Amino acid sequence: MEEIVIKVGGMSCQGCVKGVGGALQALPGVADVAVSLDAGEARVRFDPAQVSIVELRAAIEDAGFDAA
Ligand code: 9UX
Repeated sequence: MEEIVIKVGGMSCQGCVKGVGGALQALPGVADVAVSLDAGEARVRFDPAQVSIVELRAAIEDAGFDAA
């Protein structure tokens, strides 16, 4: 299991936090997600054998936010 912190742009309320968290949790191989509105970031614990960082970022972008 690996953990990364992805900067997330465009979150302005707790609904956005839920949207980003739900999009990440839906991916196979994602074990745990913590999204911070204040920090503007998502901390993700994931299995790199099942999901890539590129896919994590894509899920955030597809949910309508910016991922860096
Ligand atoms: Mo809140 Mo976010 O009213 O996409 S859900 S701004």
